[in-house]
Amino acid sequence: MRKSVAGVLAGVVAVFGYAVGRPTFSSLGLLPNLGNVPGTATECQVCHVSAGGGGALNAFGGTVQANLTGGVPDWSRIRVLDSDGDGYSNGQELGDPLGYWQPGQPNPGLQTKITNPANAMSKPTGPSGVQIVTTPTAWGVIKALFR
Ligand SMILES: [Ca+2]
Repeated sequence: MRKSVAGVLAGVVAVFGYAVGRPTFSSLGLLPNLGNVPGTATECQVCHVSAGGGGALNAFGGTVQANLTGGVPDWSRIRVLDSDGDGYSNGQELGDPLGYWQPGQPNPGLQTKITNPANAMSKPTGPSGVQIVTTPTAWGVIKALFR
């Protein structure tokens, strides 16, 4: 009987811990490329210091929290900011500098070109703008490279 009480208590603690660890809002799916950010063990760690989410926020997480609309991250405001101060906007780092991406759409940009918007040492490399071409102007950008 003692073991079953201990089992119930463990279950309650596990469920409670899970509930406490859950974000008050979930940015998953509301921001692009969270699963492709280098230097993060989980999507949660794009915003949080801890890989498990919850607790302290990093620079990008602070930007997200400061730019909620109705409790939902406002990508149109977040993308133009540079959370880590590396000279590249959050949109450039997460593959959507021009704000064409909408929640529910496939991730924009090239996954291999995504950089960490919370780490100033992680920034886009290569020919400027090539990685971010996701618009109808893509052909114009490509032609401009060969003029
Ligand atoms: Ca940046």
